[in-house]
Amino acid sequence: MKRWAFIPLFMMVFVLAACGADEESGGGAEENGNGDGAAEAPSEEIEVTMYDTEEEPIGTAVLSESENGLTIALEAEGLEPGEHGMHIHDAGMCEGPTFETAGSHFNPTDASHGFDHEDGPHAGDLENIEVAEEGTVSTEVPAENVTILDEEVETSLMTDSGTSLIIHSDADDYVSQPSGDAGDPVACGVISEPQE
Ligand SMILES: [Cu+2]
Ligand SMILES: [Zn+2]
Repeated sequence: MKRWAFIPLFMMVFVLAACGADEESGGGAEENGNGDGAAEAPSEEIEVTMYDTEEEPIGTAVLSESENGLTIALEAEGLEPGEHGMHIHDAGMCEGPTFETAGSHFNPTDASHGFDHEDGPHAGDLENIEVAEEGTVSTEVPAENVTILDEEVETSLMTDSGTSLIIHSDADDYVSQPSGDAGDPVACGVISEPQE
């Protein structure tokens, strides 16, 4: 009896350890070449530096995409406490103080703005973020209508004009046109540079 119990337990520990190691090596830094022969799921990661209107860095946004979709992990400081709209815009340039160079909402499908609009949302529309009393934010939001994995589709963020991530002064109401009544841009980061 004792022998039978011992052997399966030992084997289980071994299998678990192997799984753990595998997961770590699969974690998505840059483009994963299929180097080690195994059928590894594709994943991609882009780190974006966020700048305030004076073009000083205030944090980072990491876009990571795997078979489970794309998410944006934002870590920033120096923002006004409260709710802020955040979107992907359709030009990859962040010139302060207005950030008009970042263009308008990324909208390859010719939709209307907002999750609550019947013809929405823009592919670049994102959930509002909540900034704490100290002016910091640490959050992760889904960006399920865009991709950094497949450059051939219209929802790819790798466009000729480039793309950027913008944080606004106010909350997005998810319905007002053209951009949710979210106020002026207060932070900007380039996701992809314009081509030439
Ligand atoms: Cu915006
Ligand atoms: Zn929009």
